Amino acid sequence: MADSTPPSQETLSNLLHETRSFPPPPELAAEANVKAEAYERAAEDRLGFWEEQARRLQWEHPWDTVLDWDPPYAKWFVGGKLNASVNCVDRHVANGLGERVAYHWEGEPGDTRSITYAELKDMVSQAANAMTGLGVGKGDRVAIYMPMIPETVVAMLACARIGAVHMVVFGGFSVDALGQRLDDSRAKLVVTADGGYRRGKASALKPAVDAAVADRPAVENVLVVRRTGQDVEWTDRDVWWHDAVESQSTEHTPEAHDAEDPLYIMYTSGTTAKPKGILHTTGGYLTQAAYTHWAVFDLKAETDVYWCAADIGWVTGHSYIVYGPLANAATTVLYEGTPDTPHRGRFWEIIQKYGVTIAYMAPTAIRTFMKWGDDIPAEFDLSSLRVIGSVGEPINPEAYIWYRENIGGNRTPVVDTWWQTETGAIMVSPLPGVTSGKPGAAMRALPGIVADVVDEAGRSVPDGDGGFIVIREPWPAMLRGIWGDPQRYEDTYWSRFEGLYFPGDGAKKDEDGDLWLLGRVDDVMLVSGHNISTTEVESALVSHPRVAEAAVVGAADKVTGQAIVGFVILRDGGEEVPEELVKELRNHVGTSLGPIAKPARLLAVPELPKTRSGKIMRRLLRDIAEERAVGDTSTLTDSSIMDVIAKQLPSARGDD
Ligand code: 6R9
Repeated sequence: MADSTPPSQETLSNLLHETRSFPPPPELAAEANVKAEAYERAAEDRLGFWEEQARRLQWEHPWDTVLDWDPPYAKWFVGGKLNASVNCVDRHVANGLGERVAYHWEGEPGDTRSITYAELKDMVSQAANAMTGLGVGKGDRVAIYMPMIPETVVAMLACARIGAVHMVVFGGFSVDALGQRLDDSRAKLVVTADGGYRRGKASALKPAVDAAVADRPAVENVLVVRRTGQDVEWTDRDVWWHDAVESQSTEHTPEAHDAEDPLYIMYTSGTTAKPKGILHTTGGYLTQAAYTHWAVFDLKAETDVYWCAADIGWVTGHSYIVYGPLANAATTVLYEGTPDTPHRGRFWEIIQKYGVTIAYMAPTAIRTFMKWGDDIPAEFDLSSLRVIGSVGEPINPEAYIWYRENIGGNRTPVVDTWWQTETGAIMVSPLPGVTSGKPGAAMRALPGIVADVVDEAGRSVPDGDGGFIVIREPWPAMLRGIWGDPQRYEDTYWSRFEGLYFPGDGAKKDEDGDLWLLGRVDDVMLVSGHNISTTEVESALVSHPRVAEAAVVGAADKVTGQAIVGFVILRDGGEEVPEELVKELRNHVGTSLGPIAKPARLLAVPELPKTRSGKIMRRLLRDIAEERAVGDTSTLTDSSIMDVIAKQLPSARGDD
């Protein structure tokens, strides 16, 4: 690349300049659950603010101390006792909401079930009795390897009820991934199903469990829900759900657990090495999950129909399909299948059918819908929607605008929510009744959260500069550690900057001090001395009308240190980027971000390698760009994709 710009002093270059902004709709702002004053109130008395939020829950015994902070170890609501399942179910029934629908479940083949809070209470009580009968007690770990069916939620809540620690493993993971997590957590019980429906077919789950538990005697029982009716192998440790659970009494007297008793372990997606078992506890987690669900989505539980299209095997499913919405007595849609079965309008059909008012999904899905075309959502009535959200990755400005216009009817605020498995709940996000949202920006730390952007030395950067996002003060839903590995907890999150939590993401503050997340710092590219964020270059590529999706990586280059290699999915499905388009795209990026950000090479691919939550695994693309053997693909949603990509290369190479 012919570039003569001197190396920058910036930690992370701030290249993209976005000027669009959308104020909240006046009616929504007038009735909003959270108003602007919350920021100040929380800043004046942060602990008092969180106590106020904790009082939204039902405690059997109040806490003595709101926070015990022995960095980096926090205890919240010390001495408090509560039961998460009572908070999610029983108390709503006791408050007269037993007839309210907790879940409208929609199976992929079109079968449906609507489950009220009263029914959910009975189901959870039965499952708790059954688990106790199988010898599961407080503190024991229970693995849940399930499709998206109501029993998955019931199993989680039954664990919470008896104080067992659930560990949900995404149903798409391999035997090895499941086995590794069973070993690490030493789970005693596995809850699974014969299978689930995906892409129009029954997809088996039990065989993977059979293989994983075969040489793992620590697993005493496997509890199996019949969902698809597929044939299953059976051993004497297997138990049918309909025998063991449905025969139980619907009465179960719950015990109150300590605020700091473990609630669950969730293994991070493992884009790096060995997956980390992130530990969450009860009181602080539930407080922040409930508060953020109510605040960020402006939930009006009496009238809203809320839908989060995430998988329960992702932290988003835990906090925003199960714990947050249930703690708030919301009515939630739970969908089993994929967005293109039996047709590409399935999501919009679901919104129309249930009158969904709040929808929450990942940018990867949004970009796919963009690629499929505006005419598909246009066939459905989406006028019930009033708030739409995004999570999992930075949302490109182009995808944001498409989502706002085509799904939100140019009416609804878009909330771009930044958080992690480790943070347990949303940390940085617009508030729909307060914030004028900017396409691509997560905007501000929520009330009660103290986030900042710092440089290499941990100094706060001025507005207009880029760096590393950090969290300055403990927060209620923060991870309490890595299961079985305290040293790794300290090293991973607390060693980079003294006294600050480092999530591993790059970010910038714009001229107004609003936050933009710029992707994992491990993925940042170093080109001629400039640190360039993958997000900004990808967003620039996606803003070109011929590009549907893009991923960029820095590949070793003799001249520039690293050169940007872009992998693009073309809207017309082309298998190669024609010479003139290569030139056009490079110029397009050059015009949006400056010549330094121009990709050196552009390769057309049919798909990108992604994790279950839709995160692009750039590490694998780097392997391809640097012509190495491709590394571990076990956490990809579709591991065959790397062969498909490799086959399509080599492709166009650009020059100045
Ligand atoms: C909830 C979840 C966490 C990582 C996080 C960041 C990326 C998530 C984002 C976002 C930019 C957003 N991420 N939301 N980046 N804007 N709104 O995704 O948890 O699977 O642990 O991933 O995802 O890189 O550090 P998890």
